[in-house]
Amino acid sequence: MYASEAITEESERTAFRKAEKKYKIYYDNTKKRKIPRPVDLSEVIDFKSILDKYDCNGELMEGVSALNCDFDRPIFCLESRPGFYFIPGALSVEDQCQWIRESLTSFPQPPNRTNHNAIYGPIEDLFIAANKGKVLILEESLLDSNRSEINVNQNDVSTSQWKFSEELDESHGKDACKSTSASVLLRKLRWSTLGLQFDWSKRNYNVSLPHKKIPDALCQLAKRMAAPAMPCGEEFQPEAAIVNYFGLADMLGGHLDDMEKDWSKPIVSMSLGCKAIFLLGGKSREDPPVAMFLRSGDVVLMAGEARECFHGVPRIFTDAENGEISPLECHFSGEDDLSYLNYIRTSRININIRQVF
Ligand SMILES: O=C(O)CCC(=O)C(=O)O
Repeated sequence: MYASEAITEESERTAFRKAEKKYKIYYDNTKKRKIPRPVDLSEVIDFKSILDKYDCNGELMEGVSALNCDFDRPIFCLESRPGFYFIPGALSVEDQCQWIRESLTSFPQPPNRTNHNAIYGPIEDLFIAANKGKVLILEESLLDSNRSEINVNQNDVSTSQWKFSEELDESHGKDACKSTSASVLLRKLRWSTLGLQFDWSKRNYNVSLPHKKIPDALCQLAKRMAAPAMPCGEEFQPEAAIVNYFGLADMLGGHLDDMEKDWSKPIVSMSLGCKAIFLLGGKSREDPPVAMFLRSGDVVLMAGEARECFHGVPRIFTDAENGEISPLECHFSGEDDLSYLNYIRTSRININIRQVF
């Protein structure tokens, strides 16, 4: 989660922070374009190649073991991080496409909240508006375009009425109107919350906020994925989910997910879109983290002791060579899918599902 921790000189020196800096994207500027600085990826664990070798001859690298259970795919564990499970390629391409579509269309719909709520209030149909080239305009200014100054209290969104308009025409002169294009807002979408709504300012679940249940298909999927990490005889109860959206150069800083009551229950975390690097640290930021690739379709479970481990995403790969989204490109091939493909070519989505109580 996006814990708002002050970056102090001391925190800049922890082993976790050093690893974040190592993998984060930096650019070298040439006269013509920005080129990502090369990074040494030799220490990044690649569970896809681990799976390929394991399928081929049953061999595993040191420190990695396969879970003995009746799941329909191999599940790998790290001996140094009990409670952490990695299921490479757990989601079919069809499922990945379905959850990408939902993440862009239905998941950010009110009453689910997004990072845009604080400024604009609830926004309906952002993805559709972005694809139609619409502009979000402050309605007060539409009603009174003679006013040259508009007093928008950004903390009190109930006083502002933002509405999508086809385009910003001349009558909404630049000074008289506050506006943002829907495509910019889509690019700035960083999270949406499903089920019980997470209140970022208090870092807790706010059960009094209006909410809808997590869609049944997502609940069923999460229950099936969570099963190998669940305490014996118990079934995972998905009550809340956070959807993270990553664009070029976005990262998720090291944090703990510690607001759920029972840490014996896993967090089920699904990756969609461009490949990323995931850092899994220890209980202290001083513990050197393990780095691993996350690809579209991979599922990670964090339960028990692993719930106490710092983790984060310092890097996503949005270039054609390293993003590894060709299976999605083949699937999103129809005309109707072009808008999803355009988005996901340079983005990553993570859906993490939680049992809160
Ligand atoms: O994006 C990811 O894979 C991790 C997300 C995460 O750690 C979180 O939302 O708490």
